[in-house]
Amino acid sequence: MPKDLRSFIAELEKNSPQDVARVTKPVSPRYEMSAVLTHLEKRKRFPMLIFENTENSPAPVVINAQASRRLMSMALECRSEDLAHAFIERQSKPLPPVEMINAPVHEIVKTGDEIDLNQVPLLTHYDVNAAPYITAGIVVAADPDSGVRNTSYNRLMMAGQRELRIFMAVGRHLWTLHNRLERRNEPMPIAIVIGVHPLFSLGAQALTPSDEDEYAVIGGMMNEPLRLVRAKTVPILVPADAEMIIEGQIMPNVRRLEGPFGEFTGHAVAQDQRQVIEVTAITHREKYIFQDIHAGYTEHKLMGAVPREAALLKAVRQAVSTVKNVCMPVSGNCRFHAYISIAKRTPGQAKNAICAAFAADMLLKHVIVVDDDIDVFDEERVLWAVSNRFQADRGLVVIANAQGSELDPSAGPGGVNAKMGLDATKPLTGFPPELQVPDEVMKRVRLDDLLPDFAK
Ligand SMILES: Cc1cc2nc3c(=O)[nH]c(=O)nc-3n(C[C@H](O)[C@H](O)[C@H](O)COP(=O)(O)O)c2cc1C
Ligand SMILES: [Mn+2]
Repeated sequence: MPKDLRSFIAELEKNSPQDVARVTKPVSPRYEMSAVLTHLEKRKRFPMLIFENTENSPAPVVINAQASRRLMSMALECRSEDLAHAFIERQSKPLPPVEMINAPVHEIVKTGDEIDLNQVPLLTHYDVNAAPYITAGIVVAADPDSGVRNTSYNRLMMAGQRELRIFMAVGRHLWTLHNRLERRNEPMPIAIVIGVHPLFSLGAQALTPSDEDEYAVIGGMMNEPLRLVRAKTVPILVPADAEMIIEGQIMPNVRRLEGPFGEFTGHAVAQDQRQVIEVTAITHREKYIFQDIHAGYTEHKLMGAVPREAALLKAVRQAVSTVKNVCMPVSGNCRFHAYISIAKRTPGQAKNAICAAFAADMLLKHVIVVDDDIDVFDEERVLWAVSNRFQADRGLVVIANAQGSELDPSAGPGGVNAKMGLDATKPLTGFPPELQVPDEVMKRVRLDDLLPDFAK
């Protein structure tokens, strides 16, 4: 069975049922699903949520398919602290896709006047959102000259039965492709993929050179070739096992209002003139599952962390070969903070790691480098290392006026912001050892013997 959203749900129900929660009562995609998720986020509970009964829609809605490192580590078949390492490993082994004639995603095909986005249960997350949005849509575009396919998540605002508006960050591959076509006044055909296995999602976000086919990267991530089928109205091959595909074209030299939209920072981005998609077909499985990613919540942050952590780990490894691990924590939206642990061998290496990190990821603002006895996933330990091992007069690096995220609410115009690196490693010699009870005694005196209730 190919890896798809359904196979992942089935696998989870079988191997880890506590990670799945089904809501059977009717819930509206307009704010109500968000309310359920908000209650859960406040309780720090992140099960994969299946809304079986979507108000006014035949399609169930899945949110949180990759809302924890645990869920993603089940998909990547690794320990949760090894996600970035496993990602690098699979990214290094791309697998070319295969083409098929028939596909589950073509069980229902709607074109022309049959197309109506109102029939799809798009969610409205926040009161400030201008309209319902597609948030789990992976946009596929083929380079018009080389044929190489690009994939990226882009928020898509519903603007009518057959119209979407898209946000493409400046300088990214999709924006660059569109820019090239727009100069020739040509539309850009695209396919929007909705409802996929978490490994598809992770592969689609891999940071790749623009001449690498991202379908092959996704195949590598899934450890099986992606099955493709010809789209109905655009010259693109699309994933056969997705739940839904929306085909269309980004119009050249057309801009209309998009936003406001509540983003990953927990703040809304303002309305602006952005690109427009004319939808030319909607295809889906007969009983399709709609997928959503709740903007600004844990899944949105964490799913973006793993591909970034992988790229960061690779880049820092080139500068400091003894790097042990990296973590982009949820507290920094999994974009703005990175914790990096290294086995320091020479006095200056923490600073080299800081330089490599900022060069690798434009969105990073704050990098903390710690020794390899600190677990980068344990934020309390990282801050403990800062409090004990960091001295601002020699460990602080500040870079003013660098490019950061346009979505950083405290950045200057265009996302220009400051970078801060903290060397929280101890000197190579002469630092007092950390306290410990003798090892031999720790092994001998056991909680399950003396306080069994506390041993679990
Ligand atoms: C849930 C989610 C939503 C995203 N939304 C957008 C978006 O609206 N616009 C955008 O440019 N990037 C967005 N991104 C980031 C891109 O998907 C990511 O940077 C991608 O790797 C860019 O690929 P590209 O350079 O190949 O175009 C989003 C990422 C995630 C995980
Ligand atoms: Mn790309």
